[in-house]
Amino acid sequence: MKRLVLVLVLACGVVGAPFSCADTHVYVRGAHGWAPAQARVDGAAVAVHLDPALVGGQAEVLISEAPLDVDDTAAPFVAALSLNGHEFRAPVPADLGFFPWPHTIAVMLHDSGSHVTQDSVQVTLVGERTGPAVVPCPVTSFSQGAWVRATLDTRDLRADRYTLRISAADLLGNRLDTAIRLDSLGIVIPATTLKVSDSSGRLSKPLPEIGTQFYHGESAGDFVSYSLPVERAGQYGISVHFTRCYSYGTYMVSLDGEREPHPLDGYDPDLRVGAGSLNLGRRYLSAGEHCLRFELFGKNPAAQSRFLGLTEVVLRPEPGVAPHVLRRP
Ligand SMILES: [Ca+2]
Repeated sequence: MKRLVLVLVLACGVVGAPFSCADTHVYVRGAHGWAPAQARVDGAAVAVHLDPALVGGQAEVLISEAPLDVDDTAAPFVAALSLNGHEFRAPVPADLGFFPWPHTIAVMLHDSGSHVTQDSVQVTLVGERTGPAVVPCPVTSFSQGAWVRATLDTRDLRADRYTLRISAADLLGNRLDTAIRLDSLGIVIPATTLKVSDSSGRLSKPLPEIGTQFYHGESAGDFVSYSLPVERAGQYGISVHFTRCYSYGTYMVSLDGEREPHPLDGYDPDLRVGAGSLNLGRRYLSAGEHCLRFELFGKNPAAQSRFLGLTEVVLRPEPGVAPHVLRRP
C-alpha cells in the first residue's frame, strides 16, 4: 500500500504521485473530513481540483493506490499481543503482570476501516530502572496492510518494570498511542524498610541516601534478623541484593532457619551500591512474616571491616502472575 499526503496552499494544482498506478485514488480533507477529490490522473502526474470554499485556501491531499473508506475515523488497535508464546487477545490488558524472562514480544495491529501504514508503527520498551531500551523491532505487514505485526527480541533485557509504548496510524491519519505494562522484576522489598526482629546487639540502620540497610557487624557470631513481609502465599524465587564496599565482611544467610551453603561476600575495593546478589533459590512462602538472618562469618583479607549493606529482597513469583499480586494496594 502506497500513499502520499500533501498540504497545498493552492486552489488547484498538479502534483507528482510517488508511484505510477493505473488505479490511483485522490482524496482531500476539508472541514468535514476526507472526501474523494476531483482529479485527473495522467501517468505519474495528478491534477487536483480544489474548492477554496471547501478547504479554506489550504488543502491536505491524499493520493492512494487503493480505494479508502473515507468514513473511517477509528484508529488502529492492538488486536493481539504474544509474550513468550502466551497470547493476549483484544482487549489486551494494560498490565500483563509478571513474566520473568521475556524473550519475544509480538504485537499485532489491526485497522478495520482503512490500512495501518507500516512506517508509522513504533514500538519501544521503557524500563523504570534501565530507561528506554533499544530493542530491534522488525515490522512486517500482512493481508494488504490491514494487519501489521511488530516483533521485539527481548532476550537480553535486564529484569525491570517495563512500559511497552505502541504508536501507529492508518492511511487517513487516525492515530493509536497506547502503553502496556510488563514486569520482569517481581516483588521488590527495599531493605531500608526491613525491621529488625532479633540481633546480637549491634547497630542496624537504614541509609536512605544510598538505599541501603547498614549493619555494624564486628566479630564472628554477630547476627541480625529482619522480618520479611510476604503478602500472598506462593512459590517464589528469592534473591538478596547488597552493596559492596571496602569495609564490608562475609555473612552466612538463612531464611526461616534454612541456611544457604555459600556466604555473602560484601567486599569490593570501591563502594558499589546494590552491585551484589545472592540467589536463595525457590521455595514456598506462606503469607505473613518470615525471618531473614545474617550471621557474620568473616571477611575478605583486603576488607577493612566486617559491615553489611543490604539494598533489597526480590521475590519472583510464577510466570504469568496477575498484576495485583505484584503491586501493593
Ligand atoms: Ca482506521
